Amino acid sequence: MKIIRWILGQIILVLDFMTSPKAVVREAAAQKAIDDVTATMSMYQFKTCPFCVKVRRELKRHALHIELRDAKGNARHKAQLTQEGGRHKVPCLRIEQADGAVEWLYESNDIIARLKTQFKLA
Ligand SMILES: N[C@@H](CCC(=O)N[C@@H](CS)C(=O)NCC(=O)O)C(=O)O
Repeated sequence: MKIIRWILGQIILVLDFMTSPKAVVREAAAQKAIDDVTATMSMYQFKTCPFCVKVRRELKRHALHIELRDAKGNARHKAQLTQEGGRHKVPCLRIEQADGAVEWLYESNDIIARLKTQFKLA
């Protein structure tokens, strides 16, 4: 079972690489304004999780530079996600608000919808 999961994971990574979307190019000021906001975000993920791949592709397509945190291989990130986020489930977007409050947003579709609304993406 483990080997089948590993093979499927590798297939997902190869297909993702071969069909990787092209990133949008913005004017420097517009990109910086977005980068300033995405610097307050991080995404907890597994490399071969298909739901994480789906979100990563959207990040790339829209040139959203969000730190990716490995919640499988990195014990600290795994513990943070479980203890502070509440569940060991990925993808999960950690959003730090201006007042220091932290939001943990689970569900790939909800993460994509939130980013599209927040950054007014097509
Ligand atoms: N409906 C969720 C599904 C996410 C999901 O099933 N993630 C799996 C990895 S692919 C997970 O976190 N499983 C918990 C675990 O492996 O500990 C979404 O779209 O984000």
